[in-house]
Amino acid sequence: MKQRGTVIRSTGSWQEVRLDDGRVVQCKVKGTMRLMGLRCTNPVAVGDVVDVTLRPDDGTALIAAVEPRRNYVIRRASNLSREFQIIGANLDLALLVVSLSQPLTSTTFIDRFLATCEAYRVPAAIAINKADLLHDEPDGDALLEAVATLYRTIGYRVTPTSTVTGEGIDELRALLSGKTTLLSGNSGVGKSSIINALVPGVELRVGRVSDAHNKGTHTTTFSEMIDLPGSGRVIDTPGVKGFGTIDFERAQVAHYFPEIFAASRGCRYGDCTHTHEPGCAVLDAVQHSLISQSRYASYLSILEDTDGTGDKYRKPY
Ligand SMILES: Nc1nc2c(ncn2[C@@H]2O[C@H](COP(=O)(O)OP(=O)(O)OP(=O)(O)O)[C@@H](O)[C@H]2O)c(=O)[nH]1
Ligand SMILES: [Mg+2]
Ligand SMILES: [Zn+2]
Repeated sequence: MKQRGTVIRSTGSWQEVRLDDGRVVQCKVKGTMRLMGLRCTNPVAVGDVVDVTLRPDDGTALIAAVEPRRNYVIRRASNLSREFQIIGANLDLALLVVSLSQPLTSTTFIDRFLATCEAYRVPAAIAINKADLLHDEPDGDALLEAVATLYRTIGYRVTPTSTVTGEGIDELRALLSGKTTLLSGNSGVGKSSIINALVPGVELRVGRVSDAHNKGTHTTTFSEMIDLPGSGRVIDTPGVKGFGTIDFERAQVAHYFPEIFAASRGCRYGDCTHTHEPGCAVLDAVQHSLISQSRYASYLSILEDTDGTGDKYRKPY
C-alpha cells in the first residue's frame, strides 16, 4: 500500500514520516534509492515529500520515492569531501543562526551559507543569537551593529536574538509564522534554544553552558521538524563546523553574492572574474569599501574551491 507523507525526522538510517492521514511511521530507505543519490550522504532529508510503501504483514515501511524538491540547502560534508549532505528540503526560509561570542561564527561560514541559499533559491535570513553576551562585552554592541548592518545592506533580514532575555524572539515568531523554516549554523549557537523559546513545551535538548566553548560538542544529533504554535514549521538540525559549497561554475559564483553581482554590471569585460582584470568594477567597489573585504574574501574562497567545471553534483531526483 502506497502513502504520501513528509519526512519529519532523520537519523541517517531511519526516517520518521508523517503520512498525509496524520499517522507517523518509521521508515527505511529502499536500498536502490541510494544509488540515485550517488555521492550524497543522505538521499532523503527532512522536509522531503515521499511515497511510503507500507507492508501490513510485517509492519515495515519503506520510502520508495522522493518527490521533486521545490528547493533545498546542501553542503559538502567536509572541505575536501566528494560527499554532499542535504540539510533540508522544500523550504520557505533558511534561518542562519550565528553567534558572535561563544562561539564566534566566521564570516566565511555565513557567506558560504548565504551563497548556497542564493544558488538553490531558498530565501535566507540571519539571527544573531546570544545578543545578551554582546551587550555585556566591551565593543560587543559595535560588533553586533557592524555585522547586522553589513548583511542588512546586502538585503538580508537580520534579527539580534537572545533566548536568555527574550530579545528578538517575538520578531522571529512573526518572521517564521506560516513558513517552513530551516535553522542551521555552527554547534552551540543556540538553534535548539531558539526553538524552545518559540514552541512552549517542546523542550529540545540544549548544550550545557560549560560545553558552550567546546566546538566539538554536538548536542542535536539528528534533524527534526517541529510544528510552530499557530501555523508554520521549523527544522532543527545538528550544528555544522564548516560549510563547504558544492562545485559552482566559476562564472556563476558572483551571482550568489547580490552586491558583487550588482557591481559587476560595471565591469569592462563580460567574463570578468573580479580577481585581476582591468576595468573591474567589483575590485573598484572593494577598494572604495562599497563591498566589504570579508564578503569579497568569501567570494574568492568559493572561487578557489571551484574547479571550474561546475555541475559535479547532479540532482539525484
Ligand atoms: N548567553 C546565551 N546563551 C545561550 C543563548 N541561546 C543559547 N544559549 C546557550 O548556548 C548553549 C548551546 O545552545 P543550543 O541550543 O544547544 O545550541 P545548538 O545550536 O542547538 O547546538 P547543536 O545542537 O550542538 O548544534 C546552551 O548552553 C544554551 O543555554 C543566548 O541567547 N544567550
Ligand atoms: Mg541543537
Ligand atoms: Zn569584475
